[in-house]
Amino acid sequence: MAKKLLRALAGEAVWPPPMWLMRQAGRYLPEYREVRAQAGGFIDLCTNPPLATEVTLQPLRRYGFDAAILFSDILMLPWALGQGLRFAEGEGPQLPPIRDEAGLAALDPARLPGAIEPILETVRRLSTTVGDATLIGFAGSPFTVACYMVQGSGSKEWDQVRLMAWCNPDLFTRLINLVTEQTIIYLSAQIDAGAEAVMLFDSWAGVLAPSLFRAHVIAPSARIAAAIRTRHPGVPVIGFPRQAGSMLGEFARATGVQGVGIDTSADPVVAAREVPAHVAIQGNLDPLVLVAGGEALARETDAVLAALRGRPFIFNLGHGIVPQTSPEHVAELVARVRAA
Ligand code: 1CP
Repeated sequence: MAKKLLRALAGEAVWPPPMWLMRQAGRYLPEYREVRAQAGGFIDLCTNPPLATEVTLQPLRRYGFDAAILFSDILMLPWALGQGLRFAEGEGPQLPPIRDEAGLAALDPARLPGAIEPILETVRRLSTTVGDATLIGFAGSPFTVACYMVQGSGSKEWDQVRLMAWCNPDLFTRLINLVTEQTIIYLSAQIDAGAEAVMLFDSWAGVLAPSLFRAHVIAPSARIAAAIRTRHPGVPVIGFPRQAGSMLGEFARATGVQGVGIDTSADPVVAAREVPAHVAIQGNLDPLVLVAGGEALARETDAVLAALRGRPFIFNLGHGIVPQTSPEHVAELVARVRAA
C-alpha cells in the first residue's frame, strides 16, 4: 500500500504528513470559476462527468495534493431521493422541508441508482486519472443531511431539526434510518466505481445535546463504518463530527472509523490525547489564517504539525477553504507542510 494517505489511515505516522484541503476545488481558483460558468447551475456541474472530473483534478495539478475528493455535494443524496433541491444564486441550498409522515413517505429510494449514475461515472473517470493521489468519495453524515431535509435550508441553530428529534423522535429516527441505509448504498457504489477511501461530513454535529449526538451522530456513523468494513474490507472511513467538542473521543472510539476530522475549534494537542493512537487525525488549520497568510499562517501551520507529529495524521483545514483565499497562500502552505 504505497499511497501516503492510505498509509496514514492504516495507522502509520507518515512524515511529512499527507495533505489535502476541504473544498480544495472551488471559487478561490480562477480555473474553477471558468468551468462553473460553463456548466450552468451547480447541480448541472455535479452531474456532468467531464466537467466534475476536470474541477476535481484542478487543485491536484496546481498543488500536487495527496488526495482528490470527488466534486459533488452532500445534498445530492436528498436530490437523488427525489426531494426537490435548488441552489439559488448567492443564497445557498433550498429544499421543500420534511416535517411529517407525508414528507418522509414522498422520498423514493427507487430513484437513487439512476440518479447517482453520473456521479459514479465521475468517480470511474477519476479512478483512472488521479495517479499517486488517493481518491476520496464522500457523503454527508445522516444527521447533517437530515438537517437540510427537515429545515429546508441552511441554518445556524437548526431549531426545526432539534425540535423534531425531541417532539417526534419516531419520525426523526425513521428519517435518519432511511438516510443511513441510502448512504451505505451510495458510498458502497462510489467504492465499486473506484473510491479508495470515504469521508462522512457531519458539519452540524456540534448543535446536538449528548444524548441526541449518541443516537443520531455516533450510532448511524458506526452503522455505516461497519457496513463498509463488511462490504469493502480495507477501505477506510473518515468521520468529521464538526464541533463535537467533548464528544470527540467517544465518537472516535465508538464508531470504528479509521480517521477523525477535527475542526478549527479543537485543540490538536487535546485531540491527540483523546483519539485512539491507531486512528488518524485529520485537520485542522483555520481556513481564515490561510486567507491572512504571512507570519500567522507560518506559525499556526507549525503548531498543527508539532501537535500531531508522531501519530497517524493527515494535514487539512478545520473547515472548507473560503472563496477569498489567495491561491498563492495555498502554495505557501503546501511548501511549508512538505518541508516539515
Ligand atoms: O457556487 C458554487 O460553486 C457552489 C458552492 C459549493 C461547492 C463548491 C457547494 C454548495 N458545494 C460545493 C462542493 C462541495 N460540498 C464539496 C466538494 C469537494 C471539495 O472540494 O471539498 C464537498 C465535500 C461539499 C460538502 C458539503 N456541502 C458540506 C459539508 C462540508 C462543509 O463545508 O461543512 C455541506 C454542509 C454542504 C452544503 C452546501 N453546499 C453548497 C453550500 C453553499 C453549502 C452550505 C450551505 C450552508 O451554509 O448551510
